[in-house]
Amino acid sequence: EEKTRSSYEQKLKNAQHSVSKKLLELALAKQSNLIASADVTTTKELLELADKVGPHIIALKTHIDIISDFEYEKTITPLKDLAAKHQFLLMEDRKFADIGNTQELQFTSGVFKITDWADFVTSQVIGGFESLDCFKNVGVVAIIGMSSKGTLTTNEYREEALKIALSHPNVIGGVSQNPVPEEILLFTPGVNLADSGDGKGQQYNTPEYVFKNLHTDFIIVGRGIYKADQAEEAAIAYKNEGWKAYLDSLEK
Ligand code: 5BU
Repeated sequence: EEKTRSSYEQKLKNAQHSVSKKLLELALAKQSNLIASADVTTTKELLELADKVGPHIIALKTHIDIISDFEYEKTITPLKDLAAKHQFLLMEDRKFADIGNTQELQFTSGVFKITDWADFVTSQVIGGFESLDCFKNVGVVAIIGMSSKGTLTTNEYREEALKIALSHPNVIGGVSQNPVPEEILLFTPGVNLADSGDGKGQQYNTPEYVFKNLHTDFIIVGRGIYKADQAEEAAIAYKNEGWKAYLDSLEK
């Protein structure tokens, strides 16, 4: 017997964190559970991608430290404008993995000043519960399990990581390739309709697979969108696949 999942409406009713609420509201308003991963290396590509896929996504995931020509005013200011124009959140996939004091510095200082613009960030939980205290003004998505071949996020690791994620008030969700308790939102990368891997350890599943088997909430798609000939068309395809897979997963 497969357990049924909660709908976005039900999760919205129970959501405590403002960022969880916003994500669920956007999902329902846009009929989308798609997060595009903008793993491009110039400001121009980043802004062009954001403008094209913006209407179809609920969040844009960045690795801001791969932008070669990063300048706060030229990169972040227009990115924030596009986020407001198309109504999506900014998710910085920084994967913090240090002691609290260092994470706080990485979050607030340097050239990226992530605290000033990200709506939510990813963080490892390897530094323990208190290492997440510094992310007071954003939501944290905790890395529970990774999608790559040979990852060390074993069953036992994931269980301990989940204890931190479920008990920390800054945490809104987890990244995982396994189901997580419904109290937190599940974000799943490693989603691609055309490929099963990338030859560098990445392992892909389809939207259908992750909604049916993991009851995920949000799919994260990188190369499936930004490498496509028509990024906007690809975003629409993933959005439609993801939404259909979500609706199907409600019916079990
Ligand atoms: P892809 O091009 O769809 O393979 O990109 C996937 C993105 O998700 C990329 O930015 C990764 O850094 C990110 N990711 C992942 O692929 N797998 C994981 O387990 C985690 C993050 Br955590």
